[in-house]
Amino acid sequence: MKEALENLEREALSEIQGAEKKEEFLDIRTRYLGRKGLLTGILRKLKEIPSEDRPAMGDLSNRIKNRISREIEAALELCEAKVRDEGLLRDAIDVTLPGRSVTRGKLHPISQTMKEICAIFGALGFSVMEGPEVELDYYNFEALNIPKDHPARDMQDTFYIAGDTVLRTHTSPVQVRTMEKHRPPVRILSPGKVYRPDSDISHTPMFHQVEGLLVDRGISFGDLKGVLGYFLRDIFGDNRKVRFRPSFFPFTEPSAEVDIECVICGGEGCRICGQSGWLEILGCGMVDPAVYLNVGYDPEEYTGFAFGLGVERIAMLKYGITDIRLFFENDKRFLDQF
Ligand code: 2NL
Repeated sequence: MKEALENLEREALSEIQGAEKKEEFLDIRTRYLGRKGLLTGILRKLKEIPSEDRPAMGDLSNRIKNRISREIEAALELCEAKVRDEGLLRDAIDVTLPGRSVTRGKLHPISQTMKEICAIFGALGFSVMEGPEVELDYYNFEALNIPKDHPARDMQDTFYIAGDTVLRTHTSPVQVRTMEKHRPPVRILSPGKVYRPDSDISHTPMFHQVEGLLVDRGISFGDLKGVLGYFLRDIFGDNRKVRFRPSFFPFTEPSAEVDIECVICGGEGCRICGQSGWLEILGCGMVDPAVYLNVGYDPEEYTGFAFGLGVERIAMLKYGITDIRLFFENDKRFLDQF
C-alpha cells in the first residue's frame, strides 16, 4: 500500500509539473483528491491491511494529500497572477500622454437670445414672470378679448388638451394672471414656451415667445415707441431703421407691427425680406380696455402697452439662420457656433 501511495504522489506531482492551465490543475485535483478519486480508491483498501499498520498508512496518505493539495493551490495562484499581469499589461495606461480637454457646455442659442432680451428689458425695470404651459381657455383666449368665433380659435391654430384646457399659444395668460393678482403699476416680461400646430421651415409646433406689459397712469403710445425703440437699437444696433405699421390684435387698440431694416440686405430688397427691405420683428399695441375690465382694472384710470415677439425669429435674424428647425435638431456642430 505504501508503494501505491508513493506512486500516486509521484504521478500526481509529475502531472502538476506538466500542466499549465487552470482547468488542467482543477482536473488533476478532482482525479487524485476528489470523493471518487485515486487516493480515496487506495484508502478503501485500508481495512485489508493489518490494523497495526493502519495509523502509519493513514498518516502517509494525509501527508500526500496535503502535499498535492498545496502544489495545486500554488499552481492555481500562479495562474491567476499570470492572468492578472496580462490584463494589466494589456490595459496599461500611458501616463505621459497629454490629457483630453473637457468640452464645456453652454446655453442653447435660443436660451442665450431669451436671456439677452430679458436683460435689456430688465435694465428698463421689467421683472420676469412665469406661468403654466397648459392653460385654461379663459386665460389664453377669453380674458384677452379673443371671442369664441375668432379665427385664432380654430382647431388648426391651437393644441386642445381637453374641454377648456389648451397648450398656451402665447405667454399673454401669464400677464393676465399677474394683473388679476396685482394692482398697477405693472411692468413685467413673460418669456417661455408656446405651442401652435404648425410645422415648416419657419414654424415649429413649440417655439419661444417673450411678451411684455406695462400698465400705469398716463402711459401713451409714445412710451411704447420709446421702450421698443430702445430695445431694438440695443439688440440690432444703432444704425438700423425701425418703422411702426398699423395692425390688428383683439387684445390691443391701437395695434402695430414693428419692422426693422433687413439685416441681410440693409434695405435693398432680398430673398429674406421678400424684396421689401423690411423684416417684421414684433407685434404691440395699447392694451384694449376690454382686457382691463376682465382683470378688474379701471380703464378710465389706467392705460398701458403690451408687445409680443418670437425668440426664434429674433435669433434667426440676428445670426442669419434660414431654417428654424436647426434650433431643435440639437446637432452639436450647429450649436457649437454660438
Ligand atoms: C405678436 C403679437 C402681441 C400682446 C402680444 C398682450 C398681452 C396682454 C394684453 C394685451 Cl395681457 N396684449 N400681448 C399685445 C400685442 C401683440 O404679440 O405678433 N407676437 C409674436
